[in-house]
Amino acid sequence: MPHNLKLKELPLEVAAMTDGFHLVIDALKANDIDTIFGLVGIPITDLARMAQAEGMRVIGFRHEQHAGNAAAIAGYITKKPGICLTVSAPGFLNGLTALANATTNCFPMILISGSSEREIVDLAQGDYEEMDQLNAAKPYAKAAYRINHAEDIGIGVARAIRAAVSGRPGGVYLDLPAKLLAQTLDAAAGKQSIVRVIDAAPRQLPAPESVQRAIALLKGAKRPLIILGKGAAYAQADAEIRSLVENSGIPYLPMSMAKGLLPDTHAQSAAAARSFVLAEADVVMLIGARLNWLLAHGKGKTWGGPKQFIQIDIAATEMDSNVAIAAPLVGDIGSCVSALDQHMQGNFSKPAAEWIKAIEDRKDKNLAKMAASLEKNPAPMNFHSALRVIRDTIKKHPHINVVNEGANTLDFARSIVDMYQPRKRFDSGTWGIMGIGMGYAIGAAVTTGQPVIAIEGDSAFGFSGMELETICRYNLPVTTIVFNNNGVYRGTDVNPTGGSDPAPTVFVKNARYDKMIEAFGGIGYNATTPAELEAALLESLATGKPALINAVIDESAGTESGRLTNLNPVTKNDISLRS
Ligand code: ADP
Ligand code: TPW
Repeated sequence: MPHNLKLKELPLEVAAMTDGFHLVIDALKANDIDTIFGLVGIPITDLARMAQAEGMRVIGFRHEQHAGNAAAIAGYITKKPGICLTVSAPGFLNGLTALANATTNCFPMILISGSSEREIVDLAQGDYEEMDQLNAAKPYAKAAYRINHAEDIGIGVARAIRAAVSGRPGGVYLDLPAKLLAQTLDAAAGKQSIVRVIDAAPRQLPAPESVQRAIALLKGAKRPLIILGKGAAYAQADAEIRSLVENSGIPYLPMSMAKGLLPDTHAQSAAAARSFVLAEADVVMLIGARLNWLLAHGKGKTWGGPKQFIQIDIAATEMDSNVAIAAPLVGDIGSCVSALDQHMQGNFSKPAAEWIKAIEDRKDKNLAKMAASLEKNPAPMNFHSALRVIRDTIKKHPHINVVNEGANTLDFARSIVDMYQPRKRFDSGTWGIMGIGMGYAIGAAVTTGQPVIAIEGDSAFGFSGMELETICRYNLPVTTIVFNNNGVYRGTDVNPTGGSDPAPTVFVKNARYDKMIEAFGGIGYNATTPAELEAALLESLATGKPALINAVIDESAGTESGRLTNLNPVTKNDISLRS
């Protein structure tokens, strides 16, 4: 249907028909999906237009990866699959990075891509944007489906939704050949074919004996510890988790995206004594957190002496993935946590006072050290003095969403900026990926309607910087703060040959990222002191308009790869290449 033809102008017999385009939209809407993040082109331009005409919110991006990241974070925030819509081959591949990232992080998302003519693709005859997208998607998605007939759209979309959100959430690919979208169907038959998914992510109760096993282990623990991961934040079982933590009296550590699930200022948070509790704890209960690289795989120096693990996860195959799990609890977090909490009432004794006191002492010592660093006002700013301003702002406005990526910018912000509400912090996640910044910021702003502060390393920002135009076009309340230290990690490297090419880690010196947003009508600020940064941040939050603050950071501040320096392979022949 040409986009400029209104439905009511159509002759009666045409109005009694529907088509692939409309069935896709009807199927999404029937499942309360109201937003599409995407980028148009053959064959899905009219799908985007019609979705908007049918009352869906359609957010058009400048690059599919960022549309995909927006969809993924929307899925994480809402527990409904976020939708990303792309064209075939290259558009699909651009979106695939985001789909793979969503799957890795356990975020529910559906990548819907138009695709070329099957006959031509399968014979490799060279179609416009030809690619066997379904097979390309499979290794990176939780599930991948193609719909060939209009009458299957209802069931195809239902299948994609259930695959994305049930069990361990993840990314699903849905392939829509161009021909499918143009297929027509009797409107009544079309309506009947739409499926509303009932109980898309059913509760999964833990077995009573696994609850008993976990309780027995907790009762025998001398130095117990809880680790909350982003699975716990995703589960939206906030009250149940709080109740378990408080009734048990067990100290806890939040993983980065679980910050704020309980306020970071909670008395039982052991975040400021992280190294100490990981090394010293004897029984560790993981709630929606994997023992991957972010937790040193559960072994080695980080973990000190012998441990026993309790793990709560919806994916049975996660158990024993890195070390033996003494008490696996397979089920949804809400159900597992509630089952454990029932045993906390009455006969459960809280952890020994010596353990709690040892943690308190360590926390006090570390917090005093951190306070001293935060109080300093070096010129130019360093990561600490700039982050102090953001920390104070979030404390006053805890509803603000925080997006965070970079190396040093990520590591320092994670430990300095306290969070007070659940699902407000979105960062580089399981892969440590750069490029999620503007996509996550847009997804969070559109989904929550609340302001976003994106704390971005200058390198990290560059991956998605063009989406500033998208932010301005939709007038989203996003304040991007670029921690500008002139390069990747630092800005001080020089070309060791003395040649005119710059070192591979550095950027144009003293770049003014604030000028970029001005090109699109947003507000740019250049901040060289904490006072300037604070004034700019408060003004931008008060106006609620798109803004970018170029925060000038000492180019020699920061370390190689942030706190991951040790992951860089080093050869014995290394001549000193690093400044
Ligand atoms: P973090 O990076 O914060 O440590 P991970 O992404 O490693 O967190 O772990 C999240 C875990 O949570 C995954 O193993 C996933 O299977 C699990 N998970 C996600 N949602 C639920 C849920 N509703 N119930 C139980 N487990 C869940
Ligand atoms: C998709 C490798 C990790 S961190 C980083 C890169 C390029 C940028 C660090 O510099 P930045 O931050 O952002 O200026 P800061 O605070 O240290 O100054 N490509 C992808 N993902 C990753 N992780 C990289 C490259 C990397």
